[in-house]
Amino acid sequence: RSMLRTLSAMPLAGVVSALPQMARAAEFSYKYGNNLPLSHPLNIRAKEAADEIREKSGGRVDIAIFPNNQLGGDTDMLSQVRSGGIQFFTPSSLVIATLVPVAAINALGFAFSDYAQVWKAMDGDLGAHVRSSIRKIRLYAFDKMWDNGFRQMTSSKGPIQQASDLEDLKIRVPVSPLSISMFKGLGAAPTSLQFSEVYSSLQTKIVDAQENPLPIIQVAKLYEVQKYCSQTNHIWDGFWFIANGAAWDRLPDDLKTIVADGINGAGMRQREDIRKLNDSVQNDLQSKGLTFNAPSPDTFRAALRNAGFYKEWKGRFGDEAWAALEASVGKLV
Ligand code: X2X
Repeated sequence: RSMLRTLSAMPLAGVVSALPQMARAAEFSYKYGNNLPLSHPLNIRAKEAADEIREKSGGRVDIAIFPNNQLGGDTDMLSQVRSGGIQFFTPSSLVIATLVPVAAINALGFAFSDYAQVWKAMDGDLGAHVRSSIRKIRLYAFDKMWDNGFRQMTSSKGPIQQASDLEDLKIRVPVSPLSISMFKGLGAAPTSLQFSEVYSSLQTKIVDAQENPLPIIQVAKLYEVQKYCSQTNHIWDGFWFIANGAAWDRLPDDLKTIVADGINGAGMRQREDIRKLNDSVQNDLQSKGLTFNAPSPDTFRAALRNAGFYKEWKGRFGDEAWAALEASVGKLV
């Protein structure tokens, strides 16, 4: 009743112009899920992309964003994007590697030393190799990978100065065979957990340590449940922005261009956000109580070499992918 009264009190022109908008659903209503808090640059730039795509497509493509594991953890979202329950997802290279093993190659321990090497590889042959492998399981990966960052180790037990400090350490790693293999090679006791469970498992001491880039440690407030941060830079990790293959193929070419430009452009800006955060976030985390140290990579690399880690993964990734990686970072074994 009160609704009716409000409507009848509105000037007629207002009602008429409001109606078509309310009635018109987008031609392509797509869902995008991710595992990160809203304040992370990935979500800020993804929202920008969705707004741009909606506008440039004249409302034909509407992408609704479900951040922060609202649709379930990584494993759930990965199966949803495969089945078409959602149309977009941004798994880390570590996580999509459970379906496309070669996708973990950028996360090989201590392979990259800086961003120049990273983007040379991921915007070049190595990235192209991984994207074509992703396409084979009927997912589509957009050209520009988004940045997660160089992963750092945090612990409630003590600073990690060298490989021997990891001995038997109960450390959470993503759902990733490569991460498990690497931390076993370093003598630790790794456990795979989805990101949605990291804060509580550190809080309840199911694990004592975890590893993630500094911007994630900040936005997920992991400093509340950790004391030490050791800047090991042991893995460079990025997010593949992927689409369900059928949902992507269904878009006419003009809309494909608008969607790809929106997402790739936002990805480039997101890389810049992470680069700036990497420079500023340490001060903030120190003021929140984390104690930092910056160990040399030498003892970690030596332990991995002794454990046969590089040899094993060279075999698993294959010669072509390995050669593309070494073209950016130099000889690894
Ligand atoms: O789960 C993690 O640690 C995260 C957020 O870095 C990934 O998505 C791999």
